[in-house]
Amino acid sequence: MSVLTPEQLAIKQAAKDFVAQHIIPRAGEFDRAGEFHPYLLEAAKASKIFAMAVPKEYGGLDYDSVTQALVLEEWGYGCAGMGTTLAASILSMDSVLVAGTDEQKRRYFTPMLNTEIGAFGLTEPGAGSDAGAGKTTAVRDGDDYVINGSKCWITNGGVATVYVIYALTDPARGAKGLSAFIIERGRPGFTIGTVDHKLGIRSSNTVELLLKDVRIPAANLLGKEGDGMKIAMKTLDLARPAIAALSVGLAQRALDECVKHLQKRFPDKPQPGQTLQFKLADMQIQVEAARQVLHHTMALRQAGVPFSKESAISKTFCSDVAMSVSSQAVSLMGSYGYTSELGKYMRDSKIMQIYEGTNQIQRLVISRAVLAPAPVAVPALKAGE
Ligand code: COS
Repeated sequence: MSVLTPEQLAIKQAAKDFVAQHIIPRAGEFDRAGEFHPYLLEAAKASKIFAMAVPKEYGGLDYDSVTQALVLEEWGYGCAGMGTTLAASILSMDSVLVAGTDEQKRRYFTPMLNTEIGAFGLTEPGAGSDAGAGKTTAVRDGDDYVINGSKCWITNGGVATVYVIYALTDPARGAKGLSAFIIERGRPGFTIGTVDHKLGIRSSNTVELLLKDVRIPAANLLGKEGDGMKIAMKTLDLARPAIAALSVGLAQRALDECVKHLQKRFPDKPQPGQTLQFKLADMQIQVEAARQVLHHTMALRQAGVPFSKESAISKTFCSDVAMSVSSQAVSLMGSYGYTSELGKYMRDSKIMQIYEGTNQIQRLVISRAVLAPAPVAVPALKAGE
């Protein structure tokens, strides 16, 4: 029984089919190689994979938020590394959705509709959790800005064609002097630095970006000078549930593979003992609860009501569930879980608790909302209601 609409179920099924055909069969190979492979984007061309997050007026499909979560969950189910590649591209688009002009949106979303990918550059060596503490600068020079600095741990950084990069236009004002810019790949002075080798999500590309006197047109500024921190925070509100969705998919996959393994290993024992039954039931309860928290957040986002707290809750809860369920799955499979490809789910889960704001930062956001809740606007009843 499902409360999803027939259209949502059809989209979910199409995403499942794509993942079964293109992602699951290659996930182990790309994970072992430990690097991004362009196969994913080639495969995604026909399905215009990013169109779901692009508004209709720019040629996209503009799926509602719950539907986007359904698709993201399937990507996470297939491979959290490849899912990360896709979700990080949508993360970069979110900044343009939040603050872009009509012309900027058209310019940024067109490559996405051709299955090129984007990257979001906020983090710096000294500015991770403290997002406003960056050192990268953007100095106005006539009709241009000149950008200098570096960014680290940037997903898709080495393979994107368009980037949203955050830089200080007024360093003296700290976070209030932060601004957001679109930067196209290939601008002189914009180079790729160290490539990171990771514990999990190994088929995604994570790099350092180096910017030395990179000149971009002033028209590439998103919003106004000094709007950067607010744009980044609104972007992350939109994007954190995507990590929640990847996490739900990842957790469900770990559980499903664990069940398959147990059934194969003990073929003459179709019903495991009650201890194991209860364990599997608890794992499914966790996954299902995480899915519902995510869908609730997406329903709020779709309704256009404030959802920062719920965005942080869903990211935290779902990623903690992915870590817990995948780790329990490895334990239940014993040495087989530890030595086979199935250990990948546990390795992939760890980053879900770290990127797009660590779960400690999410708890800070949540506790701030708990300590100073926003007033709830209750619509007045009309006569007769
Ligand atoms: N929507 C819109 N604006 C927001 C906002 C939101 N959800 N959250 C904060 N802001 C605004 C604030 O209103 C404030 O603006 P004013 O100074 O004009 O009031 C500004 O942004 C700074 O907010 P705040 O004062 O809360 O910033 P802090 O430095 O205290 O902390 C945290 C902000 C820690 C929450 C932020 O730095 C953060 O999210 N860090 C994690 C960064 C992250 O997720 N990095 C991952 C990168 S992608 S892998």
